[in-house]
Amino acid sequence: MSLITVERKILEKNDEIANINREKFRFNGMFTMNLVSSPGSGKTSLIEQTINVLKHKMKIAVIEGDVQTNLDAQRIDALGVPVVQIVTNGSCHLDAMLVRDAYQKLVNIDINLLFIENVGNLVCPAAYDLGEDMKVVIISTTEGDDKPLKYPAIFHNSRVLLINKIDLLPYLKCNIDTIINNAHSINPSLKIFEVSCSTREGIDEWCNYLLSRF
Ligand SMILES: Nc1nc2c(ncn2[C@@H]2O[C@H](COP(=O)(O)OP(=O)(O)OP(=O)(O)O)[C@@H](O)[C@H]2O)c(=O)[nH]1
Ligand SMILES: [Mg+2]
Repeated sequence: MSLITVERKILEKNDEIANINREKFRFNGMFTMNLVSSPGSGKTSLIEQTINVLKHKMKIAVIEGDVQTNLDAQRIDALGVPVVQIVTNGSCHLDAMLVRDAYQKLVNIDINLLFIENVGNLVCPAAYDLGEDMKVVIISTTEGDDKPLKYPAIFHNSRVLLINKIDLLPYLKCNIDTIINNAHSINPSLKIFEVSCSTREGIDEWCNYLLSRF
């Protein structure tokens, strides 16, 4: 019983700070996305591909979240884009306080589009508002078409689903229509893109969708 109370208090405090983050991000003219997926589904690859297409059209910045290392931040830095790495030291998700503190390092930079790459995990990030305008969930074809049914919260709470690694479909027992039907059974308004960060298939459609948000 007391555990439930503690958890509720943590989430209430998180939501309070998330709302302050969101006001600050919007006041500063930013559109903010919280990218969530299992480890290795292609969050950083998607950010890299998006930067390659959009970097001359808008000012992009990235907050990276990982349990350990700044490897993902190094990949973004190599593209000349401002990036801050959060190392959670074991925690399986980002929270609004961590994002608030990370954003302090970007506050003097002109940004239109802020990506927040969450820690690789389909469960815990679903419960934590970071102050984003939308959550984007990624699954890759190697994970199996049942994942929306097994991890419904993040599919319910996201506005967009990217199905990544479609280049691997010929080698897998994965049915894209099943992923889409399962995802829409959880969240009928989920906008879905099929992409490959390796071949770039579908990346322009995704980037055009992002451009249409401005
Ligand atoms: N075949 C194929 N491989 C991909 C694709 N996208 C990403 N990868 C590979 O998948 C691996 C993981 O990609 P990342 O972008 O690092 O994934 P991530 O979700 O950021 O991983 P974490 O941050 O560790 O959770 C890398 O070896 C990528 O090259 C794709 O569309 N097709
Ligand atoms: Mg990554």
